[in-house]
Amino acid sequence: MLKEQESVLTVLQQKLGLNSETAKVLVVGLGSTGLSVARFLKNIGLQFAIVDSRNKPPEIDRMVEEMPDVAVFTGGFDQAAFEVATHLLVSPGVSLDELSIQKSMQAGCQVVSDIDLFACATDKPIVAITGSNGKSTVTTLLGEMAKHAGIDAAIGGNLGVPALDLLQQSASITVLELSSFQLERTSVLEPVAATVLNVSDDHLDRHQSLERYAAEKQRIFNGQGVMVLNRDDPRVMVMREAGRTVRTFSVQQQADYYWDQQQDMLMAGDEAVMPATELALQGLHNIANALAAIALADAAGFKREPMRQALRRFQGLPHRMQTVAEVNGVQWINDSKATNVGACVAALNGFDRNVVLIAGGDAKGADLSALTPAVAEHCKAVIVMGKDGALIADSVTDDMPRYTAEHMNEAVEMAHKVAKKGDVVLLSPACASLDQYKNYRQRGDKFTRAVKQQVQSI
Ligand code: UMA
Ligand code: ADP
Repeated sequence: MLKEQESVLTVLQQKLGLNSETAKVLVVGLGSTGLSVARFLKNIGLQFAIVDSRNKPPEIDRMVEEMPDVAVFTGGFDQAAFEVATHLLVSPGVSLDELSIQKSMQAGCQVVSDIDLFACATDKPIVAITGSNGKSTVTTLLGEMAKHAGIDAAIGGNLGVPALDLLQQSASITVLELSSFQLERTSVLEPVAATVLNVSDDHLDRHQSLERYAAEKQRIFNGQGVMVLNRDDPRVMVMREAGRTVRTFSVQQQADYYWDQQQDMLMAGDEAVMPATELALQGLHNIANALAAIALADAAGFKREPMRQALRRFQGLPHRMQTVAEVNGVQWINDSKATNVGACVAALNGFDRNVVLIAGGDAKGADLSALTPAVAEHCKAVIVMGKDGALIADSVTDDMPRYTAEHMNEAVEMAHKVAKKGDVVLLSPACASLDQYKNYRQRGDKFTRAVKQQVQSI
């Protein structure tokens, strides 16, 4: 997929002012993004150095092994390195509000992202997906649809493989999951089709307000590609731009792609695509995800039958509404990827059984009040844990039984005592995991292990 080196250098110069003779790029962050950027810059022949505030960044060993001659400054943001840079390539985990970055920007240094570099390096179409929830599900679905259609698609971005590492696959189309952090610093991406699936409170510790967070997400619609918009989300619908091709999707009303509830049919205009009951994914939010995926796949020119095959087979990713045990009539569900309030509310609204909810962690500055009605309607008890567990406990109605657990084993033991035949125990934290765990996967794995131990002892 990589264009000829010369033409990539020309585009980098034209679009990002990256002149191969004069540009000095400072890569900020040596995680998976930083390493992928270093590989790309080395390959293309641009001068660069790396800084990371950590003493031992995650990819330092691989960096030293693959590129021993590149300068890497660790254990802080080396001011001298910032002062000589013409461009900053800032990893998504690093805030642009960092003092060194702000100073450099004020001195005229340009901030670019790995996604910008990717956009300059490919001449193949890009489909881009963002939203507070459902990004990974829709991105993976698109990948499955492409597979069934025999199209070689590269899938990655915020999910899985960093964008620049996808170039090695020489695929004919790329499907990118993009976070608000990535979009915030991206200016030259022009996807052939893009979506903002939904916008609800998330990452407000970084973006300060919901308005700013939504504005960062809106940047995915740069260019003239097809805009796929969620008709049920007013924060998304206001992103509609005059003169653009817009396709809407909805589970509540008629739209270009919608769920006909009476017929239980997924519709594309007048065309009945497939009954919703045939979807392997469960829950109303996944009907919305399926419709968004069909709309994007149509915009990318995929055929209908392979789309149906993918939708019938794809059962979802781990840690998203995953049943891990069903014992004595109690269903135990791992939804550890519910790292914000919107995902937890979507999970709760999918149940007509009593739920014992395990929630808490780092709420990232979110307004938790949206949990109150959903918990009141669906839960019989709430078990809270982690940094903002007390805030979750405060957000539920006074009559809701609530317990505090120090760790996952204790939370599962408590849930086991409270849950009765016919109930669901749901880990859907509404919070990030980083206060207690390495990531949401580790949190989900701990839950699954604790549940298996608990049910074995019955
Ligand atoms: N960090 C420092 N000092 C530094 C650089 C980073 O302390 O100098 C910290 C950051 O604050 C952050 C962590 O290191 O806590 C990782 O940051 P990073 O930018 O180095 O992360 P990468 O390893 O490059 O991974 C990033 C995405 N991570 C984040 O946005 C935090 C990955 O998404 C993504 O898969 C990867 O790029 C490839 O594109 C992860 C994620 O959690 C899955 N994303 C968030 C989400 O989905 O909610 C946005
Ligand atoms: P993301 O990549 O945006 O985090 P995922 O597909 O990984 O999205 O799902 C994350 C969480 O959000 C899971 O708990 C999942 O059940 C929930 N979820 C998925 N799609 C939606 C949606 N359309 N609306 C609300 N919640 C959703």
